[in-house]
Amino acid sequence: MITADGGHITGVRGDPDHPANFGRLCTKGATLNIASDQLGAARALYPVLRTDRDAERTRTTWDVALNHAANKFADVIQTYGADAVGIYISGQLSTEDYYVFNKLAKGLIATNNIDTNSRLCMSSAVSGYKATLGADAPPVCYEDIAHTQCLLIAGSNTAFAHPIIYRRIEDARKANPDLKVIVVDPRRTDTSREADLHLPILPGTDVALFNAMLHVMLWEDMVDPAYIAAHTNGFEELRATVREYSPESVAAVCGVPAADIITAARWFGKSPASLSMYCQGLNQSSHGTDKNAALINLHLATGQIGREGAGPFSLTGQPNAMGGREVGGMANLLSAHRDMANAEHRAEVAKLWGVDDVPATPGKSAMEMFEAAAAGEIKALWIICTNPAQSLPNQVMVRAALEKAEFVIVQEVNAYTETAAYADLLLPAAAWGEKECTVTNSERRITRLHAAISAPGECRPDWEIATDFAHRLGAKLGKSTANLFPYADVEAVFNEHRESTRGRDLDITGLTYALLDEQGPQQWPFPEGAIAGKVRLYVDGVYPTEDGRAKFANVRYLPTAEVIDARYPLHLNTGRLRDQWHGMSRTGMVARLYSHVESPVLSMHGDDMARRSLSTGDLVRVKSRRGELLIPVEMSDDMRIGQVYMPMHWGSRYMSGLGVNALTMDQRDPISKQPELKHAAVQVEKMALPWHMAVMRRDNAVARMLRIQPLLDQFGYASCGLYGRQNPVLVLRIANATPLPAELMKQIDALLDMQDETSIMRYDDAKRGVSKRVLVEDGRVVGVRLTGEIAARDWLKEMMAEGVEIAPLRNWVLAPLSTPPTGSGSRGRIVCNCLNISESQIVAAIAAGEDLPALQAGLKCGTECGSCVPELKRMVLLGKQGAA
Ligand SMILES: Nc1nc2c(c(=O)[nH]1)N[C@H]1C(S)=C(S)[C@@H](COP(=O)(O)OP(=O)(O)OC[C@H]3O[C@@H](n4cnc5c(=O)[nH]c(N)nc54)[C@H](O)[C@@H]3O)O[C@H]1N2
Ligand SMILES: Nc1nc2c(c(=O)[nH]1)N[C@H]1C(S)=C(S)[C@@H](COP(=O)(O)OP(=O)(O)OC[C@H]3O[C@@H](n4cnc5c(=O)[nH]c(N)nc54)[C@H](O)[C@@H]3O)O[C@H]1N2
Ligand SMILES: [Mo]
Repeated sequence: MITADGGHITGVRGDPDHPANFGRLCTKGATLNIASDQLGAARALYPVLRTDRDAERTRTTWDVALNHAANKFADVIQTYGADAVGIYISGQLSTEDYYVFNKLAKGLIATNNIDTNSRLCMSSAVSGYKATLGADAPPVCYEDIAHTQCLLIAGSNTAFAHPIIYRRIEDARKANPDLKVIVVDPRRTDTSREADLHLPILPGTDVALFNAMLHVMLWEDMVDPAYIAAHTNGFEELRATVREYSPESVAAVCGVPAADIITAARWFGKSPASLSMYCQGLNQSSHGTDKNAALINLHLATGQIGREGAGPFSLTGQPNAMGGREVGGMANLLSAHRDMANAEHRAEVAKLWGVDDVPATPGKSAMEMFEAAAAGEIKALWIICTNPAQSLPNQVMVRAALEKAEFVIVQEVNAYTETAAYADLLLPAAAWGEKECTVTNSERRITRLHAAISAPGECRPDWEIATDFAHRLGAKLGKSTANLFPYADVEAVFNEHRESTRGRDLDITGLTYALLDEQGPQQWPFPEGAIAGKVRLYVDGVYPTEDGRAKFANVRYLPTAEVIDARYPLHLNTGRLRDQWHGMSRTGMVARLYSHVESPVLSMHGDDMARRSLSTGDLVRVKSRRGELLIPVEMSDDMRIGQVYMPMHWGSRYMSGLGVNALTMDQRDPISKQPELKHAAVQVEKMALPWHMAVMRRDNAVARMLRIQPLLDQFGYASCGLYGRQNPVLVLRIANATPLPAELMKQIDALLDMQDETSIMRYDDAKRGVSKRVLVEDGRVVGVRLTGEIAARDWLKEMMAEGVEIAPLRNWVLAPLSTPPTGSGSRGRIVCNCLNISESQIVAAIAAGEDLPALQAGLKCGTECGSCVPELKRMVLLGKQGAA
């Protein structure tokens, strides 16, 4: 729920009546208003265009922009055919936006080359559900968390990435101390630490584990023969396969004790209600479909599905990953869960749309689309609401594709993403809070969202841009579009989508905008005449397959696409942090969201570090067969030996190099085409860059950061970010092999307005290469540049953020001191972001004997969004161990 004032979103609250979150928000949700406000400087406001690659982009009108785009697209289509066009959309679009883009591609342009970032996210979940249950529909609901007796979390750091769900898991455990939680994740995470059993399997070995669990269930008679006989096919083949998967033999493959595999099987198999939750650790794999199916096999074999508290629950990542699947916005899908390969389905869609036919050849999936652009086959690319120059694997190839394509449209909220730099035409889109639409969540629940403020500048909703473009393109191609895109408003789009679902598994013909407003969010299916949606699917054991039976998938374990060897001896894993969102196009503008993890870092086991003579903070070069990256390393006992982990968030706007996806690989699952983002073979070696520089600047930090970012690649290593809360400080960290050229330092001083000699305190020691500048305004430090020696960086940063008077410290700010002379030191990492409580405050309170309730009562940490509660518990435990 949004409060707004004079065109600004001033506050965000959860809706206490929303059936999925009951008003709870995570740190990122609760700061959405700050993100919207801070985005100001980065916000795309007007269409900007360059008609020549080497020219600057300049502001233009919508009319000129869309006519130009329609001309370009018509040219490409007429010269090279419709398949020379590619449209790349996003699970963060609304269902209505998605619907119109899908129709534009398949109904007007007549290409299936439309795909979405869900290909990186949910596509193995889709194919896993279809391979076993027959349709892409999560059969469970959030309520089931409260009813389950055994929760198996596989490949998800739920505590970080799905914090609202995690709060429900915490509630369930409180209410039912017998609830068993099993976590399958190669890393130790906040989620795994709280589990009753953690299986830190070796990367990519999930299928072996699930098959071994089934082996135990068969051996110990935990399967449900009656359910198998009545509702499934294919069990005999699978039974024969899993015979080879004894826990003893699998223990070596997975790197976990056989006894733990047996325990997991018993808990899951014997519990009255077993629920599984899974996400990218299963999906982002070259065998993602198999991993999903192997887990669903366990549910089918034990009849743990279609009942309260039981079933396979694929967690969705993006706000509307489900909605996109519903409208069929992918290269191999059609509207309302129809399949492109099915001629009857194609005919149905063509009839609904009033066109002769829809194209039958499957389109190119995300990676294939970029590969085709790199090969010169796709000439025009339209990228909407996603940032492929950050988030797709094998960035070297992706960047080559963006350069090679003749015409690139980027439709964005943020004009400064990695991808926006490649746009010939940048179209400004209305954002969250500025548009009317619907979205669907993981439990099939459709919510209607309202605009709280009007969009700034000339931003327009995505569906409207697509509609406007469609009419112009139709005119150029000589096709009538009046009936194809007749939408006067967004509700008309919803109504058309609704009609397309009639008689399908996701039938929502009973829903209207008015009903969603009056009665709140609803689950599908909700056919005409229904008074409520379906809480749970397959309660009767009837599945949406030809014979009504679910199918066991006969899956075998296969290794990761890339195996380690002597040159690339380490496994690289990537994923999320608690407080950042993807490529940081929003969260990167909110200073406080850096306070949990400040800068990019590679986590590594102490033994692997010792072998390479590394200490925490050292710079390393991480190299894969596709690219390399410099990054500081950090010792972490969360990692197993031989594995390293890097957050997915830092791209080339926030660090030098191409970001984490310079390293990752585009090898993909053969069915879902989802790339293996969770694994690459890498080498890590020390990279000493002796010249250090720290630059910090207060006031308009975001605008200044945007100006500095294009320079990051000029240094051996660089990263940038923000610090503080009310008046954020821009923080720039730089290391270089040689002394930094004076020109470059001058350029930075100029970009940061640090040239006014009258307000600058300076220290220069040319012989030692030390040069320092401290800019003081109104008795406070507002700018710092330390070169050659940067010991005072942290306390100066804090001083700037808090606006402390310089007077008592004036003699010390240029000194090589790592703590201020007043001795207070730095506050350090912030654990509770909502209430700004630091690690040092919490450690002190714990040392004084406080437990979690006392911390919550005293410091109040962990009482707002709750994301830090798992960490607080861990700190209390460590405190107790330390005291004992
Ligand atoms: N804070 C935050 N929350 C988010 C997002 C965000 O950007 N930031 N993004 C949202 C989106 S779009 C998504 S898709 C979700 C993702 O949500 P999650 O999938 O829960 O998060 P990830 O961190 O990507 O990965 C989950 C875990 O998979 C583990 N893993 C790696 N390899 C394997 C393996 O072979 N097997 C198993 N079993 N596990 C493995 C990793 O160690 C990691 O801990 O998060 C959503 N929520
Ligand atoms: N190494 C590695 N890479 C990964 C992953 C991983 O775990 N590891 N995870 C993958 C996954 S699961 C995902 S989902 C992807 C996410 O990757 P992306 O899709 O690239 O993620 P975002 O940064 O959220 O990009 C969304 C963009 O849309 C813009 N935007 C926001 N709202 C609107 C709107 O209403 N209209 C328009 N037109 N634009 C808008 C935002 O400014 C932002 O730049 O990353 C994938 N990449
Ligand atoms: Mo995702």
